[in-house]
Amino acid sequence: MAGLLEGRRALVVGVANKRSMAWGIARALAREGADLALTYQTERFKENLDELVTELPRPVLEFPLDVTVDGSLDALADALSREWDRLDVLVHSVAHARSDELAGRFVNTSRDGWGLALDVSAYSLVGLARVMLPLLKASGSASIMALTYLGSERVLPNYNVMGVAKAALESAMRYLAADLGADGIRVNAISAGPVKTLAASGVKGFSSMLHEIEQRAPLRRNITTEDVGNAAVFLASDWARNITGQVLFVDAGYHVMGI
Ligand code: 0WE
Repeated sequence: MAGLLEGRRALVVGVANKRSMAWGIARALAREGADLALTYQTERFKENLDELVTELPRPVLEFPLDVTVDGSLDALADALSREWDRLDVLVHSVAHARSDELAGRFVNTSRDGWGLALDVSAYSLVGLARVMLPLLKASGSASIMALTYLGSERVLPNYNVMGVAKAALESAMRYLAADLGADGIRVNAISAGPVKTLAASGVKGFSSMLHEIEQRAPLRRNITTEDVGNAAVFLASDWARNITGQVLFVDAGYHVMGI
């Protein structure tokens, strides 16, 4: 059966393990026929990735990437352009803040902690778009997407500086949408409900957040990385050809509730 993304070339940044949002997206894109390139942060993560990709229907390209280093972004663009002459889909699923910034009072956010969180979690979208621009332009109809969270616009306990970083990410997404639209490049964000990923493990009160959503979300359930993958397929596809600058909520409706 022909997939929705047959022959499309996708770069997915942010796979750490099988629970990652980025892995749910990678699997869904591959299922729809896309060719994949994935990045890993360190050799430790490469071992994980090598094992994970054996589940995919087609071979994938793998590249190292540290999103905080311009030279690393440039090296990725060079390496990818040796393999592919265009890029149709770019997925950004990267975030990091120091764990001490995600507990306690927001007022105690440090300058360093702020800088790190916004560098890794928000600037990296701009940096990736910048180095991939020639390949994305060559697509003629490329789709960039980033993963965000409700904590960008509402205050959630302990999300703290990550809320600021996600607000910056969403704003950068809109500025990129305006800037890159003339090159036929769409830019959107998926605001996913919470899922127990590596980034969420060790977050105080996470399990009770999941329980709360099950009680209060319109659909009375939590979401999965597969749900996020299917939304990513839509945004990557031609069915979304006039959707850009948007935040698409994949949260069982949770964000519409007032109380
Ligand atoms: O965006 C995220 C994950 C962000 C994140 C989480 C961590 C925890 C471990 C970024 N950096 C770190 N650094 C660490 O050392 N989510 C939407 C998941 C998440 O993270 C939270 C949440 C939710 C939801 C952190 C605090 C409160 C709620």
